[in-house]
This record gives sequence, C-alpha cells and structure tokens, in this order.
Amino acid sequence: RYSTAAALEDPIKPPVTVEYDKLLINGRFVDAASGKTFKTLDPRTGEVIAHVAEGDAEDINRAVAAAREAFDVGPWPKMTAYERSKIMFRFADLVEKHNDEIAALESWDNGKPYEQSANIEIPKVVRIFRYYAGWADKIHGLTIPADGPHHVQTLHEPIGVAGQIVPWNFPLLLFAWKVGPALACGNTIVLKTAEQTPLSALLVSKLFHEAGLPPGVLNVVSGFGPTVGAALCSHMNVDKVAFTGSTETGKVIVELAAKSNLKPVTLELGGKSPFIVCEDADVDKAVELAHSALFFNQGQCCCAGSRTYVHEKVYDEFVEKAKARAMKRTVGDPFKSGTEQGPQIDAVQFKKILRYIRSGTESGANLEAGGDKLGTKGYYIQPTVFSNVKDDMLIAKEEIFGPVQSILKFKDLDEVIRRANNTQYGLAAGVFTQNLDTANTLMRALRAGTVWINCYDVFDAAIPFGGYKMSGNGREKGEYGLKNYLQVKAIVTTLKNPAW
Ligand code: TXE
Repeated sequence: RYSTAAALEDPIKPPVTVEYDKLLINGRFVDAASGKTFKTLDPRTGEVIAHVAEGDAEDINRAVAAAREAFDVGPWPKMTAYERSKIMFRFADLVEKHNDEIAALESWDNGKPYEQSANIEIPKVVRIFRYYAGWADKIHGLTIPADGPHHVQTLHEPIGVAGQIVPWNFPLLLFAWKVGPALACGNTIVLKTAEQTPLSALLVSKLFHEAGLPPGVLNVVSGFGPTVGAALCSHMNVDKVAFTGSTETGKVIVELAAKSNLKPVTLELGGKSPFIVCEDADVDKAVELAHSALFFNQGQCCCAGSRTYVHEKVYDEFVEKAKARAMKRTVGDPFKSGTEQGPQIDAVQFKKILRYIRSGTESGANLEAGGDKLGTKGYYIQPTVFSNVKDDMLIAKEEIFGPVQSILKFKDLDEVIRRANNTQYGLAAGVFTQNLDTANTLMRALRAGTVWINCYDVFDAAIPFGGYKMSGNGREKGEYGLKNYLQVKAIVTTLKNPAW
C-alpha cells in the first residue's frame, strides 16, 4: 500500500555540509569547557551527521556572563532602537540569501521535507525577523493623567538576560519566535537548542554576527535539558526564561525558576486540539484541511488537530475520504521532490508513537489506514487513521506527536463544545462550517489560544500564539509577543505649577 517504502532504503545526499558545531559564546565559536561532544543524528537512517560541542553548567556560566556584560555595559540596550532594527533587517536579508542552505541543514537534522523548510519555514523566519525589526523603534510607554501635582509616564524597558529553550519540531522557526522579540526590545540572550537539532541555530547565529550583532548579545549553547537547560533556568543572573516543549518539562522549568531568583517564565507547551467538522461541511475540503491540520510536519506540531470531531451526518463519508487521503500521502526522503512526510525526529518519539498506535487498536478504535512503521531504516511511520475513537481512549487524551489521526463522532453543538473543552490542554482549535452562527458560537465557546475557522495552521508573524490551561502562558508573535521581554517603569515627577 505504501509504494514509497523501497526508496527509503537509499537516502539522498543533502546539498549542504556542517560548518558550525561548537558553542557560540561572546561572538566566538568555542569548545565546551569539558571538551565533550554529542552526536546529532540523521532521522532517515539514525546515522551520525556531526559531533557537536556539548555544553554544561560551566558553559552556561560563561554564556550568561557574556550576555550580562552585553546588557549591563552594552552596547545592545544602549544602542538606538533604529540601530538595533537595522542589524535585524540585515540579518533577515542574510537568512533570505542563504535560504536553501539553511533549509537543507534544517531538513537533514530534523527530517522534515526540504520543500517545507525551503518554501515555508525559512521564509517565515525571515518574515518574523523583519516584523520584529520593524517594532524595535516603535516600543514606547505612556503619559498618564494622575491625581495630584504629578507628571506620570512609563518607560518600557528590556528585562535583561533572557534564557530561551527551544524544541526540535521547528528548530529555527521557534528560534525566531523567541529571539526576534527579545532583541527588538533590547534584551540579550542565552539560547539552548534541542539536543536532536542543534545545527541550524549555529549557522544563522553566525550570520547574525555578520549582520553586525555585537558579541555577547546572542549566545547559543547546545546540549541536554537536565544539564544545560536546568543550569540556564536556575541561573541567578538570568532575568527571564522562555520555553517551548512538553508540559511535563514546563513544570520543571517553573520550579527551577522559582527556586532560584523567581525569574518570570513564559511557556508554550503541549496540546490536544479539536478540529470540528460541522454538518454543513463540504466534506472534500474538510477532509483535506483536517488531514493537513494533523499530518503537517509528521504530526509533530504542538497545535496539531489531533481530535477530529465530525458531525454524525457526514461521519461515514468523512472517514472513507480521510482514509483514502492518508493512504495517498507521500512518505519519502525529505530531499525528494514531492515528499509530504519524512521520518519522525528520533527513536524515542518513533517508539512512543508506535505505542500509541497499539493502544488505539487495543482500546477498540477502528484502524482505517497505516498502523505501522515504514521501511527498515530510520524513523518513518505510515500515515495512520483511527475511526470510532472515544473521548476516554488514550489516543484521544494524550499528545501523540505523530502521524496518527483520531476521528470522533458528535451529534450537536453543545455536546461537541463540552467534549472539545474537556481536556487539560487549550492551545488551538479548528472549526469547519459555512454557518455564521455556528462559527460564532464555537469561536467564543472553545477554550483555546487560537481558533482557526475554515483554515488551520495560519502562522502570520503578527498573530499571537499561545495556550490556555496547561498548554502554557504568555503569547508569542505579534505585538503581544513583546510583552514577554519588557518591564514597565513608572516615573512620577512633582510639578511645581500643576496648572500647566
Ligand atoms: O520534550 P522536552 P521532548 C512534546 C511532545 C513530545 C514530548 C517529549 O508530546 O512527544 O513533548 O518531547 C529541554 N530543564 N513536545 O522530550 O523534554 C530539551 O533539551 C530545562 C511538545 O523532546 O520538553 C529541549 O531543548 N530544559 C513541543 C526542550 O526542553 C529541559 C515540542 C524540549 O524538550 C529540561 C517538543 C530541563 N530539566 C515536544 N529537560 C511543543 N510544544 O511544540 C528537557 N529540556
């Protein structure tokens, strides 16, 4: 059924080489203090791409000291906002110029289709940096009328040294969501990449320095969560932490921040987002949108539409067509043109997904398509569809983070609202209907940070993104994203002559 399996045995040589594999501290590439390295693997084969310097607490100390100096002494927060903005624009131009090389490195390290990296993600990275470069000289406070003979104003100031921790599913896009607003506001940064995908951030950070970024403003320390990540979150000289990853690790991070210096934490965590197909839906269009809402990026999206609720009137037709669409999905080498789905990120995620697939079958859901790994090398999984899924099954409750679609049946709006909201998560939701009243009811009733109506995964730089409930706190992107990196100073001056 999956005719592409044979092609997976012979991976295509990526059109790029690894040039940067050290830590970036104070504008220079350096070895880890311990001299240790770790392997980053090709998800197509499990083979080594590169040995990368492995940071630990000592390297975090070095990086934080550099970021501290660049913040306290300058020049970054002391430069004019326009100067900072120009460097960010120059950086965006360089990323655009090197688009294909960066995209190739991203796909090699992560396994996502090269066409997705080159045509969607890296251009979005450019767009985010241009968006926030545009904000740099438009951040300002207020003048406030207050009682008494006082002139009152607010200054919006950077927080200081930001610790940022990114995951592996969108390594560079999430780098952009974090680094863009932090730099626009005048903060300095120590960023930890995910241990599965350290490469692209090192390459672009090199380009940032070429664009004129002063040393110490952006430091990148590769390594593991319990060492580098924990040291960053616990550091007394880090003023703020921003994290994207699992809800479980999010809780650890809040604890580390609280136990050290009570630094504020913003979190973008897991999800189990409902995608609701109403009775008036054009089934063909709904199937296609629900398919991409779940399967995009190998299903490794925090906002994946992973509970597909379909009205009973169109349920059977929807299931048939969703199954046919999944079986047509082109799984293949990420570097092959036309590939829709590459391998999962690593052996841990691969096994976790296969466990969930087994659990779906065992708990009585109908396996309509897929259900197994694909090929003999690397971490490919067949696009999998379950129907007859019930709310209390594990596959309907927990984040699978893989290419597994669960289709559930509903009868009326009140029921689907209650069921859609009955989750610890609240990241996103999708609604598919032509009925304005239905759309209006659902968009207000759904407890989620984003509701997409007749669309999904629209990630414009200006649109805020973040979670309700245990999907996190704070918003990234857009004007809201600046709030994570600013603090407000109130200035009160006594007026000699209040009449004026
Ligand atoms: O996540 P972790 P993992 C979900 C998804 C996935 C599951 C596990 O369901 O299957 O999480 O993935 C760093 N202190 N998401 O294990 O552990 C780690 O090094 C500080 C959802 O990869 O959250 C990496 O850089 N940092 C998600 C980052 O946290 C620590 C994206 C994410 O890893 C740490 C990824 C510690 N103690 C997974 N432990 C999303 N929201 O998009 C780990 N890290």
